[in-house]
Amino acid sequence: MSPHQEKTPGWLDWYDGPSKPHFVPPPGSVDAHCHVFGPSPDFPFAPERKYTPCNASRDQLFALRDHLGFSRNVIVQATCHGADNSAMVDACRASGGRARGVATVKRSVSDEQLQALHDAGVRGVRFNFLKRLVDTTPPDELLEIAGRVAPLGWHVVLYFEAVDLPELLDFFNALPTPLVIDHMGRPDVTQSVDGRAFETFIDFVDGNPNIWTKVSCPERLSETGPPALDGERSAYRDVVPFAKRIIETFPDRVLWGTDWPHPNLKSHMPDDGLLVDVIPHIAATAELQQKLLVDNPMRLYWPEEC
Ligand code: 0GY
Repeated sequence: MSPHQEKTPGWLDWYDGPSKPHFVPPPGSVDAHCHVFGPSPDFPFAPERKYTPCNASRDQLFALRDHLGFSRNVIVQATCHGADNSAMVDACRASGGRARGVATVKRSVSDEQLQALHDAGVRGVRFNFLKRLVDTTPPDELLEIAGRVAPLGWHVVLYFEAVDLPELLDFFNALPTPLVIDHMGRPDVTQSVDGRAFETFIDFVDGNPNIWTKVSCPERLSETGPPALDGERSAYRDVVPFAKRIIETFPDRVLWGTDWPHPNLKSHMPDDGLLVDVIPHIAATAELQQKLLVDNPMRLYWPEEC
């Protein structure tokens, strides 16, 4: 990747002017998966990055939070910033306690650096297994990092493809922290929700009470896509049965996030208002919505307020 900070060709910028969702999130709702990109040059992108995004600043994220009717954010370190967590930490610090962070760290991180991340609001590290996003980190290095962050009460966020889950299972089960899985473990939604691949995922979560799932990214997983521009707001319908099954099976261990500013989407950029309107289709009752959007993320990221 060149050191120049020009956007990757064909990069889709985030959707400016999202619609107001029809669904009103319960008070105190948390967007538990979102990112900041730069802004560059204040926060340059990492030399080892696999893509160069558009800028997406903390203030733009906070404006989206308010527009969508949310109260808090969990800001996940994006791979374009490598292990330089400055932009994410800056956003957490500027949030007035309304954002927590998930960092990327290397084995060389010092205890003082980990404590400084904690003081800024970081509560987890992310291990990424998508080859298009990162170079591989050896499992022993990841295990060592997990062992270092466990005493801080942090968790590990896992991002992997569904097809890779069987060979990663033993490693995941050896991790000493709670685990949070990004984007439902990226199921192939053209397959049956009762099929073998998704069953493997459900069994994995069922087998460990310390595993949480983000029912996020319908726009990334969907084959049917967003609705046509005809006023219809029921979007990404093929993903709904997968998210619904997870929420109804593990109602106390699910989180929801926008994934704004939606890195690496190729076909379309979602209207974040439409994404919020998927929520009542996957969490059909007020009780499930309260757990998904408020109680669960507060327990994981702001336990001192619960
Ligand atoms: C996501 C998904 C993606 C990218 C990243 O850190 C990242 O670069 O997470 C992706 O390309 O699937 O969660 O934002």
